[in-house]
Amino acid sequence: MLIENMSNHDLRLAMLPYSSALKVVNMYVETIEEELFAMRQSNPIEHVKARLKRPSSIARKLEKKGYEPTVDNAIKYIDDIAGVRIVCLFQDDIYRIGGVIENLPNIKVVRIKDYIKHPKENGYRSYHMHVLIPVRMLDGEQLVKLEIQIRTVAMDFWASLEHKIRYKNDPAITDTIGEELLMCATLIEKIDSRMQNLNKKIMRLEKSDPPHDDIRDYFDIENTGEFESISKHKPNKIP
Ligand code: 0O2
Repeated sequence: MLIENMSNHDLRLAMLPYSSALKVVNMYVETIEEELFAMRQSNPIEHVKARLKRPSSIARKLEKKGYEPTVDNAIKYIDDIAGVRIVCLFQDDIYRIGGVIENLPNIKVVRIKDYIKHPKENGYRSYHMHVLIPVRMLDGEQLVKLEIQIRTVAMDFWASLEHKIRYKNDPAITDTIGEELLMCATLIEKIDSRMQNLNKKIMRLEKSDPPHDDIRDYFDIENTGEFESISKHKPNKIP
């Protein structure tokens, strides 16, 4: 059935497995964040965003790929109907987090697109993982496709700006802006690696002079000796 002819109700039903997959991955990422914070006393993840692709964008992408914009084709040919974007501070963290995700027992990585080692011609840099997540629905378990994008704050900043001109069709504008964006991408790559090196130096200093560490810094625990409900802090960001 053509996506444009579907009722809102049918669209919502078709998207349900994808929104469930997003919830599952969000939960995994929260756990990873907390574990890394507990281990390293710093949270490498700046923020996480999740989104379901709009039906009109799914149809547009199918047509661009040369397929009829139907639900069946969307399920078969579109890998990023559900997407999670993890934005980190440093480039090394991208591969560390990617590695942790790869080893999660419930996620099967089917394809990796490393646009950091191999940036796109326009300068786009990001690490993409196309994965399959088992999701339990009323009629049984389904394997759902999802795309996880991992990138630094700087790469994300660049991509957001570039995204704004992606669908503009005036070459007079897009060509000049495109050239400048490409130059910015090169600068951003340099800044990313300088910040990475600075962070390594700071971490070495911290090792020789460790910061004050107290379990009460992580949890709101009054030391009454009784079990009480605790409201956990969101792990701190590196200042
Ligand atoms: P939108 O509007 O962000 O949703 P494939 O079928 O795997 O060969 P696909 O799906 O394009 O091709 O895979 P890829 O390269 O992993 O891209 C998936 C998403 O990554 C894109 O979705 C963008 O969100 C982002 N992306 C990829 N390339 C660029 C780029 O050059 N600039 C920016 N800003 N984002 C990019 P959509 O559906 O293309 O776009």
